[in-house]
Amino acid sequence: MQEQAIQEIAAAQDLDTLQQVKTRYVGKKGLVTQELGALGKLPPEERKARGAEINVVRTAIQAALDEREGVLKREALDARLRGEAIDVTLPGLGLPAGGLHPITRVYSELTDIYRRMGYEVVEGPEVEEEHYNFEALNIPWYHPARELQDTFWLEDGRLLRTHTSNMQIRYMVEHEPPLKMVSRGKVYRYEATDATHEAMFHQLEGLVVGDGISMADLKGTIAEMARGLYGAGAKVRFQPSYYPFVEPGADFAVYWDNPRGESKWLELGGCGMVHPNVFRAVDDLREQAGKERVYEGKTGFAFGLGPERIAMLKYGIPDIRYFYANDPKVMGQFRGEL
Ligand code: FA5
Repeated sequence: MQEQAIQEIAAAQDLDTLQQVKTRYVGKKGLVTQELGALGKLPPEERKARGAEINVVRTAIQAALDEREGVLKREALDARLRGEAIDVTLPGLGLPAGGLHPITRVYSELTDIYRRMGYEVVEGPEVEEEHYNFEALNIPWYHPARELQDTFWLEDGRLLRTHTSNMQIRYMVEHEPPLKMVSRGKVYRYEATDATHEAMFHQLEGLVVGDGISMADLKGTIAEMARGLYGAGAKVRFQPSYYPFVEPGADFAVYWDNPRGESKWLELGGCGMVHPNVFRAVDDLREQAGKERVYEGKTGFAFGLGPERIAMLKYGIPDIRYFYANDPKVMGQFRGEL
């Protein structure tokens, strides 16, 4: 019986089978237990020897059971651990990383350049009063920019600003010269969109006011910005232009010297010397607010440019509408770019 039991124990491949073997031999009604129970029927002189014999068998079987149980338990545990094992060397699930929008990145570059030159960087309201967007900037009612179709009007008579030049006025009303500020933000125009025109786009406005500020300061500043953007060899070009809030006014372009061979003049924005009517309008607003008139006789320059143009060339984006279409195929390319 002992041999038979030991064989069956060794053959048991799992704990369930082993449990069955255990029940068959040493369970309450098991073969060994039955033998022990039968001792009482033996004559007393045989009982002791037979009892000792059966005990030896039982101990041997129990020891074999215990040992096999230990082995099977270890195996079961190993198998479970193998199944649950985490291979830390496997590639992860790749949670998509975010990235800064190309316009944000161009803005950071631009504002870094201007901060280095001592400018304060400010932001202003997108919903604006007509006076700050047009009149105070010497834009009379008959100017083409005032045409209804160029502007999104709100029912309360306010509008979505058409340029960041509103911040020239707001900043001067709050601050006294000398001053240097750049203002960045969204602007809106009611116009048909195409590859280079959006109804919502961004501008960076610059304003410097003091004593004896000249066109040379303006040109030097734009050239410094171009060098900051495109390196020491950057070139700038100025062409006469008309903006009611500057006199003289100009458009400026920087030479984009691209290693991919797409070098060209990039029309970036408008600029000029602040018109005396603008200083007058600011002093009027200051006076209405109980502040001193301080802009009479001052000189200054202003500029406004579109960062979308810079970003399109810099990142090879062929259509301005891609910036705001939220297409993951386009913006996904900027993941992880900070
Ligand atoms: C202005 O908005 C003036 N406020 C700029 C200025 C400021 C002149 C200070 C003088 C002194 P303009 O409308 O040209 O100017 O726009 C300036 C720049 O904004 C353009 O050169 C262009 O880069 C960008 N821009 C204009 N319209 C759009 C548009 N629909 N989509 C994308 N970018 C545009």
